[in-house]
Amino acid sequence: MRVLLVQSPVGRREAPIYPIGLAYLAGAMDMHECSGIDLSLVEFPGEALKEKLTLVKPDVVAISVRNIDDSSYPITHWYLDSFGEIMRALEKWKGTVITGGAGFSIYPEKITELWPRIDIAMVGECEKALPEVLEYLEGAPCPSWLQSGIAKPPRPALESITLPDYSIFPAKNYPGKGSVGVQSRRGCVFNCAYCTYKSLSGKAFRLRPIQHVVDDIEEIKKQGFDSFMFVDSVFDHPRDYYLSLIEAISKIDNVPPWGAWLSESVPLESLKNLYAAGCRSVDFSPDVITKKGWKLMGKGGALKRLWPVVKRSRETGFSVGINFFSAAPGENFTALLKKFIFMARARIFLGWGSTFINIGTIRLYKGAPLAEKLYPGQELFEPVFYKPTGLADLIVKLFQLIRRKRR
Ligand code: B12
Ligand code: SF4
Repeated sequence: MRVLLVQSPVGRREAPIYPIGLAYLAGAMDMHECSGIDLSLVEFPGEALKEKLTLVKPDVVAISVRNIDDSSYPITHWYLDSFGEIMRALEKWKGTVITGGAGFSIYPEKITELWPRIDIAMVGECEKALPEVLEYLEGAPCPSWLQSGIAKPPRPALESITLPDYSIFPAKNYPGKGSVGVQSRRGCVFNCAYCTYKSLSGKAFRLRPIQHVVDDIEEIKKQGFDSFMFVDSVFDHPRDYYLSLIEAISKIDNVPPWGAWLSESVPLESLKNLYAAGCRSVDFSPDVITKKGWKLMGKGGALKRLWPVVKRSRETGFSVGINFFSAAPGENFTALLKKFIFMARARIFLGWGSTFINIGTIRLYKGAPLAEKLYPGQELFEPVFYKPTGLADLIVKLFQLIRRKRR
């Protein structure tokens, strides 16, 4: 079968992010003829898609919807407007339209209701499932999970996943630090109250064999990417896997610089090995700054580790990102001020140009524990934020405005 893999457009100018979801799917479809188009890179996505359809003549168009909105407060960008544009471009086309992707998987019912042009809607990880759907379209029996409405196939075992095929979307189109992702695990054992990760990828860590990750990095090098980032939930858990993985990466010749998300509980003594393995930037998401907030957010580890780990990371040579939320359960105006003070302290004492603090606002998603608690049973498709109130709200709006202007 001829399959056109399409990355959904973003509808504005943005730093390009490599469509690794589609590269994983392409790697799993060696029985089919795959080509690709990343509509986030073009100015007129509808036109570009129509041209590609004429050129490739696919039987199936498989669209990846990574984001539905940018979860930014107070101004939110709605990525689905440009998705609507490509749905219109497909109206008269006769083939099968399949959709999936991380953002799509949070709201599959709503998106298929809005765009009935979608023939098959698939939720979650599809390296095994998409080839099965293609076989079904070729006449094989219908898989049980495809028989009613939205397809929710079982998650594949990570050992069985083949190497992503990066040739479909050439590296040269994705300049910029960490534009391509490498994945070494899926799922997360932690319980952060706002997070969708568990509903997307499961409650336990599933680990990719270390040799597969090493092969993936070798392939990324071969394709010409000059840096990458791990897209995993938390890179330093489970501990044994983390330590073995960095040891294996440190043996790769000329590994490009890379980045990863760490927890505050990362062993300090492991940071020098992490650096030796080529890691150059690390991100932390403490989200909150008070003990009460930490507990109510369901965070693992301990808040008191935050400053020592950030300090040691900077001393080791990493550039460090720290992410907070402007408001959180149990946190008030004073907590917001503490976050700004943390920001000033970190930037002044640990390096202005290498310490980055982001203060975002929680976008509540269906399936996240906090959303279920505050808005039980509600879709929250149109963005609803856990936002600060009164003066704190004004300060956050002003802060975001300044950041926007500077960008
Ligand atoms: C890593 C990551 C990033 C990295 C990406 C780095 C990189 N170089 O790749 C960074 C930090 C840059 C980032 C940025 C953003 N991100 Co982000 N990101 C993620 C994260 C944690 C993992 C994504 C990933 O790479 N997964 C690994 C690949 C292999 O999996 P996958 O893409 O999901 O693909 C699989 C399936 O989805 C499916 N699939 C994919 N496509 C298709 C297509 C078809 C047809 C089918 C059948 C199946 C299918 O099969 C694939 C293989 O299993 C997800 C959360 C998550 N758990 O998924 C959030 C997530 C996608 N991000 C999200 C958001 C909001 C953003 C930002 C808008 C944040 C911001 N305000 O800037 C930006 C948008 C950038 C952009 N244009 O995409 C949200 C999207 C929800 C929403 N509101 O739409 C998510 C879901 C997190 C969340 N809050 O829940 N992100
Ligand atoms: S925010 Fe990160 S650590 Fe917390 S549950 Fe989600 S993926 Fe896990």
